[in-house]
Amino acid sequence: MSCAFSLLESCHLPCSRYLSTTFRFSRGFYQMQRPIKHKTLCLCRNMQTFACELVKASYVPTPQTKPKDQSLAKVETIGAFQKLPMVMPSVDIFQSALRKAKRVLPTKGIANVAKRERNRGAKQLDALMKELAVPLRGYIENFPKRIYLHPYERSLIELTFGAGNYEEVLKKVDALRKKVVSVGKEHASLCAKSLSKKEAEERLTEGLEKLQEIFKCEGQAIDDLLYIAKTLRAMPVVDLEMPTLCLVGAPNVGKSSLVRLLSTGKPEVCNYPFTTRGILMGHITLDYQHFQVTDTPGLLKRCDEDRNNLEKLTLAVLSHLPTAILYVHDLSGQCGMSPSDQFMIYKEISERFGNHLWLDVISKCDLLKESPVVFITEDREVDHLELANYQKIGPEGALRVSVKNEDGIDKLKKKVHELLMSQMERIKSKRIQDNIEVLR
Ligand SMILES: Nc1nc2c(ncn2[C@@H]2O[C@H](COP(=O)(O)OP(=O)(O)OP(=O)(O)O)[C@@H](O)[C@H]2O)c(=O)[nH]1
Ligand SMILES: [Mg+2]
Repeated sequence: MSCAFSLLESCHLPCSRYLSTTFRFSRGFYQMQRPIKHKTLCLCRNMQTFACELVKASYVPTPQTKPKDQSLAKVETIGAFQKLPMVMPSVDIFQSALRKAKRVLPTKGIANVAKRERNRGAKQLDALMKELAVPLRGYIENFPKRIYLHPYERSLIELTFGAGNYEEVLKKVDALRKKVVSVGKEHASLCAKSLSKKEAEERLTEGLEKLQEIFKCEGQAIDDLLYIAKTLRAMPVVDLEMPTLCLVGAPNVGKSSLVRLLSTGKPEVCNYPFTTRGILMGHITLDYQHFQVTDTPGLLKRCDEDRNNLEKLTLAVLSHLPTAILYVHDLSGQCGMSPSDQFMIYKEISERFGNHLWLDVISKCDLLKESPVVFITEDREVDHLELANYQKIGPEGALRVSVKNEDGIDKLKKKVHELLMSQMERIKSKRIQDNIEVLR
């Protein structure tokens, strides 16, 4: 099954599609709360309904046992997003809590009407306070702290919601919980001191209204947390034990077309850059063995500070996941980026991530046969030998393929299989190495 998520980010490209679907991080987290028409995010919304278990038919999460000293917890696995608690909309939390609180009866055997009424009022306010505070405490305890997450998941949080916004939302939820507890206690105590039935009733109404007002004003933090949970839960899960192939290259060079051909993944293919706006997983089964394939957003020729969040996401995958790389080059000119610019990006990436298993592919070779494109801006008298060779034949040993007429595809599949088998060996030897270290 393939599953995509979209980064809500602005790309500075003159494409009308971006104008309708992009969101600027710089304008803050709340910008994301606008209605989002992106279909992958609609999927995220739906997923919350069935992707998570209900704990005893309640949204109140059960506290999970955590290591006492969390600093000792070793972060090695991915999958924390799938364990996030179910978050209930703030309105529903309040309505459900209020219903339960109103069912609370006064202690039996109090004959005096005023005493019975103040007992009922205090108990109902206390119950409402607890019904509101308990789920919030559950969220605070069960949403993982970013430092205990795998670095890849940490990057996803930062790139999706903006630096610090995840923590900020959790902090607001905790502040709301504290306020509910203190206001609830205060009003319960006032109610318990009432001198008459009428006063007790008034104090009860006052307390209920006050708690409702607090929830109305500050409940947005819970709804933001709900949005975070849905978005994170819908992100594709990467199995670190399974060999993975990651397709990398400039925008529009044909990465997604190759993912569709090689795997079960069905990313969108269009003739404009940044069609792929998130990480998309596909699977390959070869000789009864399963492998993962990730499609990534394209990389532009620029320094890291200027990169958009889509490019940063690709770099996060390469930095934190032990994937093999299938680097795609388009020398035909159809992608819109000159071979020399692609060469610069390629050099940078291969220097940075040269420790990954690697395969170079020249895409769209059907176009190369017909009409090699010469870029006007391209320096024809290139004295840089490596670049000159790259412009003509691409990197040494690169495979030439065409998705259109399937030229070179069988050979590519064979090479991909070999690459993934080598990666499997790497994973196994790393596992053995880790076990030896544990035994020492
Ligand atoms: N002629 C020809 N066109 C191709 C081939 N492979 C891909 N294309 C076209 O190239 C364009 C871009 O393909 P994609 O697969 O979306 O490229 P991408 O690298 O995933 O693009 P981004 O996601 O935007 O970075 C589409 O119009 C494809 O139809 C090929 O082998 N031959
Ligand atoms: Mg793509």
